[in-house]
Amino acid sequence: MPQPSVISDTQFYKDVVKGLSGTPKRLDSKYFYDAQGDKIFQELMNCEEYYPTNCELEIFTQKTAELARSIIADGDAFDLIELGAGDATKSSHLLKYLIDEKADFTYLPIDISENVISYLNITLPVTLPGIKITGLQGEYFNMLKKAAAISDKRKVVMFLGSNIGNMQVKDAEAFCKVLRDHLSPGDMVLIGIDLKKNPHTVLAAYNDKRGITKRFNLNLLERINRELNGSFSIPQFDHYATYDPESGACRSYLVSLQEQQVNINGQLVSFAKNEYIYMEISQKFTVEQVNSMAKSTGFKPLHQFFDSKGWFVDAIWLA
Ligand code: AVJ
Repeated sequence: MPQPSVISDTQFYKDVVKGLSGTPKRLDSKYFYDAQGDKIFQELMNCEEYYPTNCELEIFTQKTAELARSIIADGDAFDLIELGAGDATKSSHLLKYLIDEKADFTYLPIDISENVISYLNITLPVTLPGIKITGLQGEYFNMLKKAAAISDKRKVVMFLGSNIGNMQVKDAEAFCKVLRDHLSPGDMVLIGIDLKKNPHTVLAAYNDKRGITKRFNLNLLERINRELNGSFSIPQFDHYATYDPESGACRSYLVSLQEQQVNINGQLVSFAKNEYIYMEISQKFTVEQVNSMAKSTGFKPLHQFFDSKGWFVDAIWLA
């Protein structure tokens, strides 16, 4: 068990205490992804109701040539950067195609997880012989700066999986602006975004029957118990998901089933009965919103690739 003083110095602890001291209470969904959370997210991606991964995988397997053609552009050497690469399942289809086409590129996966980066550095040269790979572990924009410092080639930045949906629309726009500021004219973005669709379909994906999403959310409380010396009683919290078809905001909450107090490394947090913690937003967009977000942040929308159901888009923007 780490020393209490060490725990309270961590950013994780500070963010948790701050988030649970405000009204409404909230936690940052970026903390879902410890080793346990990564595992539950894998389960989620394989569950029936969670469609985004399958939709985007369909695009990457069925439209590989078209995707490749749009990012190869005029055949110059380029850096293919992936923000939040994870296990690179989707992108590896594109990578394989590019290698087979003898495209001149280096793959630079960026991930906050050291695990992810060392895994990719070791496995990809085996599964994709001939790949040039430089994994970068750290925050997206710090690592983008680093990528620019080690190479002056044209950049293609992939941001897949509708990870942008974890930001409110305003924050997503701000993120795209900062991304644009890190790029030069001629650089590109390949961004995967989940679209508005039948509200039942969206809600079911975040409220699956087997309760995997519930476990995914509760795992953050368990993580606080494990890493921050917390005392959450997990059965005393329930998961609640909503989708508002008008705004496109899908939100997850954990609801306290009774009045209770939780101790997090000496810091007491009180919950009223039915008080909620706002856990995550998974924003859905229209195609028009995607295009206007590109334009308002300094990009030119170039191409769009859809799955056969039209539920998900991978868009290519030019800086
Ligand atoms: C990985 C952020 C795209 O919001 O759809 C899945 C995470 N949350 N089920 C999403 C998630 C609940 C996922 N992203």
